[in-house]
Amino acid sequence: MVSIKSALEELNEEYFLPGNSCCAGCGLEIALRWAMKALGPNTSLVAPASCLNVVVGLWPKTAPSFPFINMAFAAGAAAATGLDAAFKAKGYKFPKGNWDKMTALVFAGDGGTTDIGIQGLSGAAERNTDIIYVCYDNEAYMNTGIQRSSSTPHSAITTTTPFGKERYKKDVPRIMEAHDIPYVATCSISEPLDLYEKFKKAKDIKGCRYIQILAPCPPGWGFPAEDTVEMARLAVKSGFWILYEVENGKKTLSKASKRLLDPEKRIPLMDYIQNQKRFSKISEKALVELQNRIDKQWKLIEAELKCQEGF
Ligand SMILES: Cc1ncc(C[n+]2csc(CCOP(=O)(O)OP(=O)(O)O)c2C)c(N)n1
Ligand code: SF4
Ligand SMILES: [Mg+2]
Repeated sequence: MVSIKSALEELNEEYFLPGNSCCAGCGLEIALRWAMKALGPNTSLVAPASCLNVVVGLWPKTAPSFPFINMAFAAGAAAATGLDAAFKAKGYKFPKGNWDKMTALVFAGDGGTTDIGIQGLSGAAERNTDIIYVCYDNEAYMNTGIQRSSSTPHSAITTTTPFGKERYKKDVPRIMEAHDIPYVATCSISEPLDLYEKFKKAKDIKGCRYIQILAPCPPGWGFPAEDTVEMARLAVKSGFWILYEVENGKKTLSKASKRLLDPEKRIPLMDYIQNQKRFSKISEKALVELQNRIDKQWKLIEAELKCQEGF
């Protein structure tokens, strides 16, 4: 059992160091810091084209204190697959002399996951390759100036959807569930301990693990930098972003979302979107449609949980 002392020591550890060039209030930075606290330094990170490639800075002043590889957009999962194969073939000896296993990790944006990297990701998942694939979801191609991705929500304005996106957000965690991999989870940077615990669990599981983290982006979404955590919290409280995990096919709602199975407990969607400029052109009709979509997703989860009870 982990002692409180060693858990606190682990939580105080920083692997993604200050002095990086993230924008103020960047959700990606919070996501990576907390994920790495759980995964620890014996992790090799593959970063497909994204903000992450840029914010790490230039050597020798780079922010990650762990192995970090910049990768071509579509090749995140394939590169991590290669890393894992190499670790297994060679074994890995740490500087301190402890034999252990390295974790091959992909940390990709939503563009690099839900659009451009999904083929390689699906292949790695189908083979149940021993990697952790993380999508930090800021809901657009932020690094190149806020273009829509398939993870951009309905009605959000981006530079390529100036009147609001007409399509709904692609539900990639659900697509990954359909691959029958041992672990799928959703996280939010507003729930860091939940995120930490999910990464701890994922680290100890063999096979392909997929985690999608809601990581708000102040310039991309149009809200003040100091509101990042609150924005993610409102996404959870409104039921827009549902926190759950699926272990070997069994779905469980996480603490912050569990009580929201009762629709009365969810705050109005408007409370979440009203302070984001990207939703400034949403019509009343679209707001109702978006709300209906969210309600439908909750009903689906409710049905799944009931169905599971029968097995
Ligand atoms: C094949 C290819 N096409 C386009 C680009 C340009 N590009 C670099 S980062 C990026 C945006 C990535 O978006 P996302 O994966 O959501 O990560 P974010 O920037 O939001 O962190 C784009 C389009 C590229 N590097 N390679
Ligand atoms: S554009 Fe957004 S995701 Fe990229 S570094 Fe800035 S806050 Fe972070
Ligand atoms: Mg993005």
